[in-house]
Amino acid sequence: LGEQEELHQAITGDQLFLEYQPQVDVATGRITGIEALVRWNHPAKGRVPPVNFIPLAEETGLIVPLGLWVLNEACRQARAWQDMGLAPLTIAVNVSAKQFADPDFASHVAEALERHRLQSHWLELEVTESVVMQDAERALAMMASLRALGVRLSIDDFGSGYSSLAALKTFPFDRLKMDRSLVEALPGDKTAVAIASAVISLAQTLKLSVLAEGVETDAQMDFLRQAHCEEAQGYRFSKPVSPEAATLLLQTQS
Ligand code: G
Ligand code: G
Ligand code: MN
Ligand code: NA
Repeated sequence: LGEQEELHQAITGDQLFLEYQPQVDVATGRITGIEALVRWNHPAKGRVPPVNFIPLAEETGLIVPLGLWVLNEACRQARAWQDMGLAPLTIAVNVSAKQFADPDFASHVAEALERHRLQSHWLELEVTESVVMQDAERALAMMASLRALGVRLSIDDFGSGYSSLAALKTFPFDRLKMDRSLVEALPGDKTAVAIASAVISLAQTLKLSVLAEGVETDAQMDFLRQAHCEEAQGYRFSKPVSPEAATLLLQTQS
């Protein structure tokens, strides 16, 4: 089978699954959200990392059915956690450019929320700047439809090579996810401290909530707390884990 055919089988068959990485409140340490990350369990090759199939999915358009599967599975899991009596939390799903450009995307989101009886404010969609900048007018219209539904929108990987300030000026995001490249050198590196501090203040001024990605150390957490960064995500708390392990993390803090 060609790679594309294999990926198609993965989506229609039952080879994809999600892992989850918690997002925590910097001040209290409580889990406030969780990001869903897709994985492929290939029948012969075993685990294929997303960097090895997301680009192919994007090139071939298979990202549309793949993304729809992710969206529904994440909403199903969020509903299952609520039914278990766990404190409700935001579920974050990554969305790529071709999905965002699909005129049916907002109705797919509405259908997933309805099917799983999930209130829209518990769903957050993460997009990178490149997703909205490709066709700004169309992206603005899509964001308006999604906001009308009540879902949250975050700008992902902010401060990475692919993002600048322009997207913040034009697009109505709710939240900024500061890229882990800006977090890595904290708090020892003076330039990193200056940039991270500026990004956090910028988010506050624009009334966006701000989350630091790739947080690995206590020293980074101390810095983020002092800088009034609201949330954090990274190996310091948990790597992305199976649904079962995520359930345990959530039960432990309930
Ligand atoms: O955990 P990690 O190696 O899984 O993620 C690698 C990359 O794959 C990240 O950039 C992440 O945004 C992307 N990714 C993970 N899951 C999804 C998904 O469901 N949809 C899209 N479009 N990208 C995803
Ligand atoms: O691009 P996006 O931010 O959606 O994808 C998250 C990626 O970052 C995943 O590959 C995930 O496994 C990885 N990741 C999450 N937390 C950490 C961390 O603390 N350190 C490092 N190095 N990578 C992380
Ligand atoms: Mn993300
Ligand atoms: Na990111």
